[in-house]
Amino acid sequence: MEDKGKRIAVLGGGSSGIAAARLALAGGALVWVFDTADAGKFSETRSDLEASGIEMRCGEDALKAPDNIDLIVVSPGIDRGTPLVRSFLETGAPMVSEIEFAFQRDDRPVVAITGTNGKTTTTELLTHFLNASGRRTVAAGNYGKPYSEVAMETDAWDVVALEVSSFQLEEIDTFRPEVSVWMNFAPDHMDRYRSLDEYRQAKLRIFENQTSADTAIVKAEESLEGIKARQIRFSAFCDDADFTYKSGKISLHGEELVDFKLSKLHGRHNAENVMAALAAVKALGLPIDSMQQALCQYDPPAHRCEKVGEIGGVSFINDSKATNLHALESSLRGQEAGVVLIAGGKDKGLDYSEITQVVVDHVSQVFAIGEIAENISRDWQDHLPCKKAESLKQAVELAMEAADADQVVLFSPGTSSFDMFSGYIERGETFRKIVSEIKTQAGEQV
Ligand code: UMA
Repeated sequence: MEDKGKRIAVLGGGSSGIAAARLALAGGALVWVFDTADAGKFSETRSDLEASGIEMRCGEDALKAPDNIDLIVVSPGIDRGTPLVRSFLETGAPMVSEIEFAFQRDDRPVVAITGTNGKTTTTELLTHFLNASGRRTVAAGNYGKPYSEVAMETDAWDVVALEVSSFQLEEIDTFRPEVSVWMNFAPDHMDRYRSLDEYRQAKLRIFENQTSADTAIVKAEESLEGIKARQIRFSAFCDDADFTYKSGKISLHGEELVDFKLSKLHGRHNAENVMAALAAVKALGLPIDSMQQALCQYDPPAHRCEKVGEIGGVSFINDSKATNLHALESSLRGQEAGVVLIAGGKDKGLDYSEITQVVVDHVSQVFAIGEIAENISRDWQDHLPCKKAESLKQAVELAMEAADADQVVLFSPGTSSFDMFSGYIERGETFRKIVSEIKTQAGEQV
């Protein structure tokens, strides 16, 4: 798309805003970046931008829109209700999200992936499978590089694997992925949306511009309205789907494709991530009957149901990335062996009683940690053995004692870590270290 002579205002000086500004500049536009944060935060960025001819206005100055703006590009982290967006909408100029802006300037096939959980692993798997199939693919969007940055790398990639958040979908217009993937849906981001339905409707826009010439890949159990694209359905929990899972094997229409158990991934929910990625490869017209090697070579991201050791037949699974109850719930549903669970962390107002039934179905004993440990014990102790541990180390030691051989000790907190750690990464690394130390003491090798 030709941007020569256009006056483009980019809202937000984070990674997506800067990438959009550079893309607009490359197209010949006159570009400004506006960010209400203090100018001090941007001293380096600002001089880089200004050296290339992009003006940046910060703090109070950001609220004054220049005259005759042709287009507003909004970063995903800034919602419509903010004074910044409101003051720019008053100009009457059209506003698009950063992914819409990039999409209009990029003509390569896009596979867009959304869902409350699992979208990053699926985006990575898809990128891995497509590269193994000889299609040069980059992970972009909510994960990886901002789409606007990729849109400038015209010769480097054949396909864009785009993780998309509800925030990025809010201000789309023509955004039409050749393949759209819907992993799952659960409550999240209630600080941004007025209702759960508003959040869901934002996500559903991933299908809005697709036609019968496109493909929608959806989890079979989800009931989604308004899809016009051809559908491919997957599930690791029911047989009524195109992609199914049985005894560790993933099949398409009953024909085995890959042995999931040979991969480094763990849990049925990860099997679904593999299915969705394979389905997307197929939707792009590529063969998927020889993906076993690529699957085995895939190294999963850390802290997402990652096996970190085995002691005396008990597997230790690090799922520190589970910072909400839906992630904990889907990890539990994904387990095929009995579970001793370590959960808890910061008390951010979550109600663990909401998932009591799933816990009862999968878990023989719980060790609760952190600020929210009392509440967890209160919610679950009438249903199954549930004890409070004073530290993560004590919880791991107690869980190991409680677990039978062939059981799994699953560390899936279900909440954030900030009461005890700097983030989920430090929390997961601590778990890994504790398991490794116990293993060394037990005289076995990790
Ligand atoms: N800002 C204002 N005024 C406001 C609010 C914000 O000026 O009223 C400014 C902030 O000062 C800041 C900028 O806007 O400088 C931030 O913009 P941004 O939050 O969109 O940040 P980016 O760095 O551009 O990151 C965004 C995504 N962030 C969010 O959606 C919150 C990144 O996803 C994404 O990787 C990146 O674009 C590249 O596309 C992160 C995320 O947390 C990982 N996403 C959420 C999630 O996964 O749950 C949706």
